[in-house]
Amino acid sequence: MERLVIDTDIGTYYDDAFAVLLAANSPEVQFEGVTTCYGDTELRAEIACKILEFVGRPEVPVYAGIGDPLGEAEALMFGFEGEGIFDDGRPEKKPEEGSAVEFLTRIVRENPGEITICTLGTVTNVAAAIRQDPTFVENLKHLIIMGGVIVPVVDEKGITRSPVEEYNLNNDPVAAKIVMESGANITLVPIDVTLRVPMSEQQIEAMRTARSKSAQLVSRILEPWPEQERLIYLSVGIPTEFTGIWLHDPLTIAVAFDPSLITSARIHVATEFAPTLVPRDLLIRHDILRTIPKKKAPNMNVAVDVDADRFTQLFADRITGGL
Ligand SMILES: [Ca+2]
Repeated sequence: MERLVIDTDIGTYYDDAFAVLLAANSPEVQFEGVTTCYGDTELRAEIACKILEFVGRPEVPVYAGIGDPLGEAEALMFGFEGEGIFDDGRPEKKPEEGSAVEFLTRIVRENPGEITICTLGTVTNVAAAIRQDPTFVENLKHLIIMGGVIVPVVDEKGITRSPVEEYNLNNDPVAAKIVMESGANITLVPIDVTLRVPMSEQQIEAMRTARSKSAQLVSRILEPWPEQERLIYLSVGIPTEFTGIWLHDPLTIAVAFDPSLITSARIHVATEFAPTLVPRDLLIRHDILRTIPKKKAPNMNVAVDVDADRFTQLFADRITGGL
């Protein structure tokens, strides 16, 4: 059993909720808690409570975490977070008293070598835990981070299809540097790998017809998604023709209990503010945090490939056949 805590910016994209549902429906996971990060963490905690309550896992504790990035950047909320989720009412389940950072430091300290944390958003809470508790890194079993770009995806027209300024790490680059350079036992699941796991049309259709509450919820979350996605893309100036229902965050959860889903490599990844050409703006920026492989002693495990069919089917089966 993997004793798992999910740290998440649930509510903005669809896939954090799917990740929570995957953990809730996986017998290999001892689901220890959810902590929320980035922006309105109270609202995100309420969304997590709603999801856990809806599928019958209200015993999983939820803690609101740090909303503001550690650096100077401000957190961005798109305004549609929680839309549709509360249509049949707010949850009775409430977030726990106490902060996410207190919870993370306590559970890791009291269970040395046992706790895996999957981060699905900014790593602000984990960075704060590292700063606060000098034993945190050595006591943590495994930190699995959805974030970064290792091998950018280039399509047949030569256009780079994975962002260079990966969202999670760049929403709090100060925290990202602290965590990535902490010496923790890290597995990085970068976006160039998670872009290989879109749900198929058949899998999406299977969600619509399945009777499990988890599948109903997945369908409900996907309903307003195209318009929400358009707003997100427009607000950052990305063309909208290349879209899919990618399972970025759920893959990160699955890696915790079945690492054979990915091919990984032990390499050195430097976390640097390297000069970065941003083609859409025709300029070079110096404020983008990059994850750059270097020929040095390995400092983390990095996902470089994924058995996409096996993973997406595992996800679909767990959601449609579970709670
Ligand atoms: Ca996320």
